[in-house]
Amino acid sequence: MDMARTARAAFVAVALAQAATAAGVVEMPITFRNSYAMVSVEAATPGEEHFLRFDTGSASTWIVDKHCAQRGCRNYSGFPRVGYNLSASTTGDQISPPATVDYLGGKIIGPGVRDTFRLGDTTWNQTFLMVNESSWAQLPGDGFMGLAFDTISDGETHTVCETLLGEGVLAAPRFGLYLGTELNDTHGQPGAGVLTLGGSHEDTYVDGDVTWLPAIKGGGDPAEYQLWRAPLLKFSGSNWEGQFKASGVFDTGAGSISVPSLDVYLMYQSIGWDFAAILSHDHIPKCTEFNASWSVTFSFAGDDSDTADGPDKYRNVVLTGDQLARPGYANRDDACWPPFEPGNNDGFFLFGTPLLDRFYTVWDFGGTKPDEYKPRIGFGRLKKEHKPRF
Ligand SMILES: *C1O[C@H](CO)[C@@H](O)[C@H](O)[C@H]1NC(C)=O
Ligand SMILES: *[C@@H]1O[C@H](CO)[C@@H](O)[C@H](O)[C@H]1NC(C)=O
Ligand SMILES: *[C@@H]1O[C@H](CO)[C@@H](O)[C@H](O)[C@H]1NC(C)=O
Ligand SMILES: *[C@@H]1O[C@H](CO)[C@@H](O)[C@H](O)[C@H]1NC(C)=O
Ligand SMILES: *[C@@H]1O[C@H](CO)[C@@H](O)[C@H](O)[C@H]1NC(C)=O
Ligand SMILES: *[C@@H]1O[C@H](CO)[C@@H](O)[C@H](O)[C@H]1NC(C)=O
Repeated sequence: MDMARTARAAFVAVALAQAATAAGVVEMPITFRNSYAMVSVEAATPGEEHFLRFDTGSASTWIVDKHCAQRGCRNYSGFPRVGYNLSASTTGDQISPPATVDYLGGKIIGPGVRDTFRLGDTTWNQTFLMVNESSWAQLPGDGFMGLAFDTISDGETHTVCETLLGEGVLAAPRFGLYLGTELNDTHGQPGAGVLTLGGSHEDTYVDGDVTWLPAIKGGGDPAEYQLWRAPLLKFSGSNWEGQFKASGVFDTGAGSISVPSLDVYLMYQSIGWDFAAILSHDHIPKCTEFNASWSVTFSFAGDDSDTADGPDKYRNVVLTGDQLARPGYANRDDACWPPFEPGNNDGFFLFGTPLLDRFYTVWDFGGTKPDEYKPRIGFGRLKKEHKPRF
C-alpha cells in the first residue's frame, strides 16, 4: 500500500466532506434480496445504513420510520427493516405534510423530510418521505430510491440524482446500471452489479456499441419528462412484423415485459407462439424452446424519425430467445416463464428487469438543468463474462 497516496486520499476526502462534495462519480454496489435489487445509503446524524430499492419507474425516495419498521407496517419479506428516526437525527427537518404515493403494487404515506445522506466520501442534503404507512409487505429493505424525473416526485422532495446534479456534485448528468450475474440472492453481500451515479462504464461491460434511444416527454401540461420513455414504432419476430405507435417505459421496478393487452397475441404470434394455448396451459413453454435461433426486435424511434424513412428511423433493441429464458414457470425447472405479459390498455409497453438485466443501460439526462435536458437511454450488449447466470 502506497502510504503517501493513502494520506493524500484521506485529506481529499476530508476536504470534500465539508462542502456538498465534488466526488464526481458515486458507485452504489447492488445487493439482491429475494430477487429485489437494492442499494444502500447512510442517512441521518448519527448515520444508519438503509437498503433501498432503486426504481426508474418512480421518483420519490422514501424510508420507513422507526414505528413502521418495528411494528406499524407488515413485513413478509424475511428481512428486518431499519427505520429512520427524525427526532434522533441532529441534521433532520420536516419539510412538508404527509404525501401519498400510489404505485402499481403498493402504496405509501409519509411527510417530506430533509436530512444528510452519505455514500463513501459524498455527503449531501437529501429530501425524502419518512413513511409511516406502507403496503409493500414483501419489500426486503427500508424504502425506495426513485430514479425517474423530479417532475413526479411527491411531498416537495427531489430525486437523489437531480439533487446531486443541482449541487454540481456529479461529473456527468447520467447514471449507468449493471445488474450483475446473480439476480436473485447475493447472500448478504453486494454482487457484481453496480449503479453508477454521475457516470457510466461502457468500457468495462459493453460488447460493441451502445444503442441510444431518445427519450420523450409524457404527461403533464405542458408535457414534461416524467418517466424514462421512448417511442416504440414496431416489434418484429421471425414470423411477424407490426408497425404501430406506442410508448415504451423502462422500469427497473417491474419484473416483467408487459405488453398492451390488445397487442399481446400479436407479440406471441411474432415469435410463432399461440398466446391462447399458453393461457389454457396447452403450451407450457420449455426452457429448451428459448434458444438463439429466434429473436424479438423492438424498434424505437431514432433522431430523425419525423423525416419519414431516414437511415436513422429505427433504433433496435434485440433480445434473442435464450436471453428471454427465465426458469421456474409452473413450478418446474424445465419450464420457462412466457416472456411477455398482457398489461394495461393505455398503449404502453413496460420494459422491466427481464429486458433491463440483459443489458448495460445508461440513463442520460443530456443536460444538467431541467430546461437543458435532452434525455436518452443507452443499451449495450453485455460482454460474455458479465452476462447473468441461470
Ligand atoms: C420483518 O421480518 C423480519 C425477518 O423475518 C423480522 O425479524 C421482523 O420482525 C419483521 N418485522 C415485522 C414488523 O414484522
Ligand atoms: C431465490 O432466493 C430465495 C431466497 O434465498 C429462495 O427461496 C429461492 O428459491 C431463490 N429462487 C431461485 C429461482 O433461485
Ligand atoms: C427516536 O429518537 C428519540 C430521540 O433520540 C428517542 O427518544 C425515541 O425512542 C426514538 N424512537 C424509536 C422508536 O426508536
Ligand atoms: C445541509 O443543510 C444545512 C442547513 O441548510 C446546512 O447547514 C449544511 O451545510 C448542508 N449540508 C450539506 C452537506 O450540504
Ligand atoms: C401516519 O401519519 C398520518 C399523518 O400524520 C396519520 O394520519 C396516520 O394515522 C399515521 N398512520 C399510522 C399507522 O400511524
Ligand atoms: C429452438 O427454439 C425453437 C422455437 O421455440 C424450436 O422450434 C427449436 O426446436 C429449438 N431448437 C433447438 C435446437 O432446441
